[in-house]
Amino acid sequence: MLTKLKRHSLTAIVAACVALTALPALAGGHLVKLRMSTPASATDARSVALQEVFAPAVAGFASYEAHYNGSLIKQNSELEAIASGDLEMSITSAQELAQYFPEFSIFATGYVHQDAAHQVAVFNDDLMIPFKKKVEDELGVKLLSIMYLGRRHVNLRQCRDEVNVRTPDDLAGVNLRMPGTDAWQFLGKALGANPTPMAFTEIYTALSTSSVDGQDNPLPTVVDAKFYEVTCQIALTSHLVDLNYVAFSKSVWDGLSADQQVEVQAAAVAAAESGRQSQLQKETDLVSFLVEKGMEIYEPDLAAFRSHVQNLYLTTSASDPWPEGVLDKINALGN
Ligand code: KDO
Repeated sequence: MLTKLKRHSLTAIVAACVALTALPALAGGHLVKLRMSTPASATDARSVALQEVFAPAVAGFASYEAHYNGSLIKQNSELEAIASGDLEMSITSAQELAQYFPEFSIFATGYVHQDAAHQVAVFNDDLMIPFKKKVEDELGVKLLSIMYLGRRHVNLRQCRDEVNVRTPDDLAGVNLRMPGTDAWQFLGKALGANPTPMAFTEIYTALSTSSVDGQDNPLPTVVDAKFYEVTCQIALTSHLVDLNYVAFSKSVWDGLSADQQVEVQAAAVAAAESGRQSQLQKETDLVSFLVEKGMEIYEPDLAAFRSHVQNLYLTTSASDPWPEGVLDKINALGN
């Protein structure tokens, strides 16, 4: 006769087995593991979009496991981790891809993309086909969709009475943190500043200890990372309408069924669009929030910044890797 305790245990075991068999029928009986690593926080609009839109959409056959703040793979090492099978997804950038394929620097060039819609038009245009194919064939990474990171502005710890940013000349000698790749460092120089390479997760401390004078992330990031606590001004340079790509392991992709590939692709596009709308709304709403926090926010001489930045790209070897005609195609897709 089963004792009461044993009966309870048996009931629990049976219930667990029923629950397990209720899991969607999967080839091989397992969920595809999708580890995603990003230097961004869990509350960043792109992180939230992947967690709330992408993850549920693929939950029938894949388990999405997000790792934030560079906690699993440090910033700028994600592509290598995907290529080596240690990661399945990341929120990568043209600047990171340009380390492997220099031609990607065209998408990381100051004052090229005009707005979020322009980014989407470029990413979906046939001009991207050779770029995407090269990343798949040579790195084993599939670029599924384009995410809107936002308009990057110069954000300084000094107030305007100490550093008033009207033209690039006013950034001479300013120690501006930029991400570590060459494309980012070049952009920092094009702004007129002294760029300092540094990981995203180190910025707050570096600003609070005055070991850098500033950084250049979009307003939503200034709020999400609380940079407003350790800075005083934002010169609205809009020097880069910045983007990321949802990067996906090609070998995992190849192991999916055709239906699953369609679902993953659609989920990545839907998540990117959700994050884009959220980020655009934040960019509109957060100026007043930052002013209330005491930030000095103003528009510098944009014509001076635009010409200084574009001039440095076009008069140096920075534009050499750009495939013939691509810049004209990108410009033609703008408004
Ligand atoms: C940064 O390090 O400033 C940057 O904005 C670069 C982007 O490409 C992206 O890596 C971003 O950080 C992270 O997603 C954190 O927001």
